[in-house]
Amino acid sequence: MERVDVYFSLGSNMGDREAQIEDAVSMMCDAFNCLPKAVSTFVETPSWGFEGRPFVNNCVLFRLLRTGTPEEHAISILRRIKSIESTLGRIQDVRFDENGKRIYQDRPIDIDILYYGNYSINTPELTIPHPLIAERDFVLIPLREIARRELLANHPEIID
Ligand code: PH2
Ligand code: MG
Ligand code: MG
Repeated sequence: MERVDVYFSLGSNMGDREAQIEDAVSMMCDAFNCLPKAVSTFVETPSWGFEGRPFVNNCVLFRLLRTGTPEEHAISILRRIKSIESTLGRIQDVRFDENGKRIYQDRPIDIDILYYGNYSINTPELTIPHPLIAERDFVLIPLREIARRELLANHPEIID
């Protein structure tokens, strides 16, 4: 069976931000039934894309056994991280402005899938690689700490 390196970005800007990220990582361990291969340090950054409180962010890497097609597996991972977000008090209301641009809100926890191996996934619910990685220092800085050589070889934009 194929093992896939799945990179996640975590962030919080409400409550005890570090504790919520740590709780989320430990709930991901339970959900995936394995320990992370790598966990970056925390970075604190101003809120990007909206006027909100400062965030704490990090990145984690899990090496997961693929079940089903890459798309099915990635969507099942997405459902599990959304359920962890809800357990940690995230209200799942995605809002858009009149131009169709996402309106961001303060949140106790956000867990995003950045990469699923070297696969591209495009469904209405999920786009992988995450389309905004290269624009976001709060993703790039912790991601560089944990990125494996293979990821950097396929995605030089992480280093540039
Ligand atoms: N997440 C967002 C929007 N803006 N800014 C920072 N610093 N960190 C985030 O995690 C973040 C953000 C949408 O998910
Ligand atoms: Mg996000
Ligand atoms: Mg998200």
